[in-house]
Amino acid sequence: MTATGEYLVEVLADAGIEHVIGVPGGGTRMTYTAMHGRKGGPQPVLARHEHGAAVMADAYARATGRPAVIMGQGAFIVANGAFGLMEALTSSSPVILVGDFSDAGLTPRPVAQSVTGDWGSPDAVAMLRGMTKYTAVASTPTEAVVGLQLAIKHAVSGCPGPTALMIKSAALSAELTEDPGPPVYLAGNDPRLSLPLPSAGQVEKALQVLSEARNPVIVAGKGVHNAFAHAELRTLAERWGLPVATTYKGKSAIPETHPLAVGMVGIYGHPVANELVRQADVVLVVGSKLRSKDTSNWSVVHRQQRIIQIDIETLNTGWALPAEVTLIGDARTVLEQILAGSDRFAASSDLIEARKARVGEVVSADTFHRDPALYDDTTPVLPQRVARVLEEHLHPSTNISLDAGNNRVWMGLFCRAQRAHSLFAPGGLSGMGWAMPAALGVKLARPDEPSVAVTGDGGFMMSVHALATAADLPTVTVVFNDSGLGMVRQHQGDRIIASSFPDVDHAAIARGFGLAGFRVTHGKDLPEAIRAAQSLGTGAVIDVVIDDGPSPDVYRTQAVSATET
Ligand SMILES: Cc1ncc(C[n+]2csc(CCOP(=O)(O)OP(=O)(O)O)c2C)c(N)n1
Repeated sequence: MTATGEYLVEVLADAGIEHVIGVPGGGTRMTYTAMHGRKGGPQPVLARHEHGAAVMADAYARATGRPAVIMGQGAFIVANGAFGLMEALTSSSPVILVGDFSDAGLTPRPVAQSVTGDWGSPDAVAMLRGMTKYTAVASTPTEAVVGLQLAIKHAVSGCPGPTALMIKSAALSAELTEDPGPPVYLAGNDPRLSLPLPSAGQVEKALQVLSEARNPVIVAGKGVHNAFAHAELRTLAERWGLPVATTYKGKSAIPETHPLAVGMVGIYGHPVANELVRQADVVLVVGSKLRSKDTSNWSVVHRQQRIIQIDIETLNTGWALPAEVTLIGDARTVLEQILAGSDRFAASSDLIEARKARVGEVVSADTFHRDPALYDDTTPVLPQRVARVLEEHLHPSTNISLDAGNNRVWMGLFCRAQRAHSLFAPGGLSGMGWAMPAALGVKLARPDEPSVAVTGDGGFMMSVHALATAADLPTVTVVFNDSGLGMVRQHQGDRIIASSFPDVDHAAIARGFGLAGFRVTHGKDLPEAIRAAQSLGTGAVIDVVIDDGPSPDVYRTQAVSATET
């Protein structure tokens, strides 16, 4: 006989899950206890808020391709984790929630913390079904074991996404007395079982269309990150001489220093990228839904173009624009298939060299990245200058997590990713308070590389709890401090309301957490603060008092809607 909690930990260990992030409570206590003193298998990570746990797990999955579990008392992991789950759902990131109903002994007349949906209690399952790919309910130990296996499999299979398992108290406190039946996957095997792949005929069609193109381009989305297809993307671009633009979430699909990298498309995209993509006759879309934001209302990628779309999810293809060729499959493998056929189809080396030369000319003629404001040291500090100084002075191996608001627009525009897969952006929902816990999740995934969060002061305050975890997972947070909800305030024109607040010294807050704190009021001091913060190896906050005058809206290509930012 095995206690259910212990069996659940075995299931996680068999699936190779390394971390259980959360806040213990309710019936999940027993599952936490089962990890105590355990050699190998999942290790608990104490988040200080379930909000942070869910974001950490999302970011960990983005950085590794593997899921983490978030676990805690049902009412709270569901309510507070919702923020992270919704971003994970809209960004196709695998996160597995395990929670309990806290319904011990009183099903039809629930106690305060039960979330069974019976009269008098909130309905956690209804909430979860609205923000996961799959939610299972377990009333018995066997259902808990099988439900967890399914939650793991479904989170990582096909188009990844969040899943959940809610367990009745009676099941959590019982012993597993029966054989739970055949497992969903074999221990030690990849729970994804297999990945979809397009037929050889579809790949041939794509190659045919590419070979007929006069000025083809690639638009790379987050699917490149999900599939870890960075090397294949770059090789294909070089093989055919294709400029590579990325979406916001796809930023760093290719290092933005690469000669064929032309920047980001979309409403807050780079003019060169938007123009090159707009003019293209064939667009190879790799792992992007082509949302309105990313295409400036389908004016950058548009109906007059021939579109080849690679996506793991059939529902995503043709969702925004009709594709001439759809290749349903894992982006890395599909790109490999295209590469394998490229010798028979690719243009002459002269044409490829000419394409590369044209991209080089267009990019070097562009003055966007030579804007004097990027190099102007002032007090208060220009926000675009902050982004550029971060590009130039962060350690080259740094991973950067972004937040919401103006700060993320400045970063998207002016802090070019130096390495592939080094930029993590919450572009699904774009919620404030994502960057700081995300940087913790990235640090968990890549302990040997520096992890930096960039946030506004509004976003900082929503995730200040992350600083408590930064003592164990040292990260640096850079705050664009404009004493207000900058993006909102700028959109209010001369009727500013409910968007300004008193100045806060975020560096002093950091020191209260035992971290290092630097307050920067003049641009010239920022490089040294960055160097000092990164060399410490402990967590740190750099509070940069910025000029709230400049608005990134001057770079906005086309309005999508005033509320969609
Ligand atoms: C959790 C959350 N609440 C509200 C919003 C709507 N919103 C978008 S930007 C913004 C202001 C962000 O302020 P701050 O974090 O200080 O960043 P700044 O724009 O000043 O760089 C708000 C309230 C949001 N994106 N996320």
